[in-house]
Amino acid sequence: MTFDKIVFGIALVALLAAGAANAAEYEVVQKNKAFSPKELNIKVGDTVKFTNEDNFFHNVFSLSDLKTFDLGSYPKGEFKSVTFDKAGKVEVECAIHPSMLMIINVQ
Ligand SMILES: [Cu+2]
Repeated sequence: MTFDKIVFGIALVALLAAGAANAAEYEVVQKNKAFSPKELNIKVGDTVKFTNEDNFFHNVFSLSDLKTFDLGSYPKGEFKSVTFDKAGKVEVECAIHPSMLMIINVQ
């Protein structure tokens, strides 16, 4: 391996590490049959963790063009995460409680 290749390799690893370090994790809770916060601004690559804090099951899903997912239904204390890899607006809902809605703005 030449010196140039080694330097390139180190630079690439540093760049990847920096990218991973910049990705943030946010938490959205489901409490009193509502998402909190109701609106969240994040960056591309960030992860959102959805935690159920109610004494009954909640579901988490989105039919948004940007990111379609269904995390299923789960009880109090459990959470599931989604990583958002494209910029845009995502509406998040609960299939059990139709009044529950929140917006995630991915920038
Ligand atoms: Cu619910």
